[in-house]
Amino acid sequence: VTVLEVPTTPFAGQKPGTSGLRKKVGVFRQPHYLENFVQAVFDSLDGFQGQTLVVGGDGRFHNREAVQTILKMAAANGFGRVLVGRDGLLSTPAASCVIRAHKAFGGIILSASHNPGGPEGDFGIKYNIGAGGPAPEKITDAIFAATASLSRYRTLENAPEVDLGRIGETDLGGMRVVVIDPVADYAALMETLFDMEAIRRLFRDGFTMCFDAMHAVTGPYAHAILEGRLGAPAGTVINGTPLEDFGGGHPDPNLTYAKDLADLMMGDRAPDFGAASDGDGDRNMILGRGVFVNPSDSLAVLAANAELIPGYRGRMTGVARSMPTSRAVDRVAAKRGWECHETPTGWKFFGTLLDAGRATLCGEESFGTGSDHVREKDGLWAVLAWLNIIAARAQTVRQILADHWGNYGRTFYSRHDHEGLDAAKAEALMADLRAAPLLGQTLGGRKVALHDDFAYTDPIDGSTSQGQGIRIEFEDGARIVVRLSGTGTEGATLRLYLERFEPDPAAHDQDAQVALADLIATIRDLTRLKDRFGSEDPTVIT
Ligand code: VG1
Ligand code: CO
Repeated sequence: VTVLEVPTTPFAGQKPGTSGLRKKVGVFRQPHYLENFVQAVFDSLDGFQGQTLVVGGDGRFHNREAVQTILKMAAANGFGRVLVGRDGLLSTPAASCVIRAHKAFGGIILSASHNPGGPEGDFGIKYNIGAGGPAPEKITDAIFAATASLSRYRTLENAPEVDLGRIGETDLGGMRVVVIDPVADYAALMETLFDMEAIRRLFRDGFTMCFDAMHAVTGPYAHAILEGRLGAPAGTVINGTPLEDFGGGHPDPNLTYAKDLADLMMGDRAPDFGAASDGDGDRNMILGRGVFVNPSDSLAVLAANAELIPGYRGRMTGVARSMPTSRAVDRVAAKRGWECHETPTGWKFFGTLLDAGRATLCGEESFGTGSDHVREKDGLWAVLAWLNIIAARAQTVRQILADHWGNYGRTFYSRHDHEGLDAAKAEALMADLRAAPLLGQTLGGRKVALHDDFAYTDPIDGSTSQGQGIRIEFEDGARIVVRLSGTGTEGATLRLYLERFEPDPAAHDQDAQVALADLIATIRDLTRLKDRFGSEDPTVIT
């Protein structure tokens, strides 16, 4: 086996988005495409000679080939050891956990998260740093710059394929490859955080649950933890076998793409609790019998009840949320005297706050919640946190929500996604909205108190990020946020985020779409959605 320097030329557009580089599988299968990006990652890093790299993915189509490619390149570039999940699998939070538990130099995660998989679907890759979290913009910018001037990549000549199916160690061109159980470290970490005995008792007493793994990576984790360690009856986990094309589905845990679960939870045969996770296991959707928990509310409820969870008792210092996430959690932080941080969209912006102990819990409106236990959002963690709280409070999801709103008021919130739009037209909409002289104007009966494009300065390292989404805030506290998705691979996705606070408990039982109807009408008019795109109906409503 010898190291080979393969001449190559740059590909345009290898720019990491909100969460790594995501493209159609066909793009990734072009000769040298993946190799170029991986070499650009290695070229932007310093000091990894002899160190450990963690590699794994969500199991989607092309995962196995990509893992083999990366193993050879890691060896040729001088890593000392690679830890890889069996069958090339690692959920995103588990990868973060493994990086931290084994003090690795960093990790490469193969996933396009909630985007569909298969030969016609999406593929993705991202680099995570030694703290376990997604690379900050400084590194992703360096990677992108490196992709633009690349002239060679390093790999091994005549190296055998590594058998990923069996746990154990092998040598690959002088580098050790360790195939690990993808669940073990993660499950052990969960045991340290939650009152497992109380959750076990809940199931023993007949509590029922349905967890939809959507044929994605959380299947093995959910089987092992929910049905294994916690004793939930077999069948609690559905769609629990990871498939390369996610069974043809769209592994996005929301009311549209996890419709079967949503229908089950709204019907008369609903179990007590329902949850789903996404392709790579970092998202979660939480449902009770007959009730959907908006992710922004979920974050607020977890924060308000964190003291009931052993891993967080007495050590809550602060919370953080992405800018478009509702301000429900801010009200909890204010009452408790915790710090509360507002960051741009994407988990990479939480890393410095978590490292510095300035935030304990954090979350995003996009079904993402997590804490300082790892440096990624964590779907199953959120499910276990809810189970712990349900067990400790001996209440249903519906009661917990109603109590929360009673104590803190309700922040009505909804996100409308308009997918598959013409990219140029979507950019024009953003430019027009940015330039519109809205400040001081009255829109739909509300006076505009703030209109800007969100910019962020990291309080820990001082790094800055601009253009993170247009905010329109009204004098009465209502708010509209508009941004374009940075994770799609086709056309543009426009996201409209709507929010209004309601202190009056008598008004808490309304449907969010009804409670927000005037704000929805305001933003549709203002952006002339129908004129621009022929329709103003969203693809997905959360
Ligand atoms: C979306 C979400 C964002 C999330 C990101 C990655 O980004 O809005 O909150 O962090 O996906 O999630 P965007 O740019 O499309 O709005 V995942 O589960 O793809 O790693
Ligand atoms: Co994800």
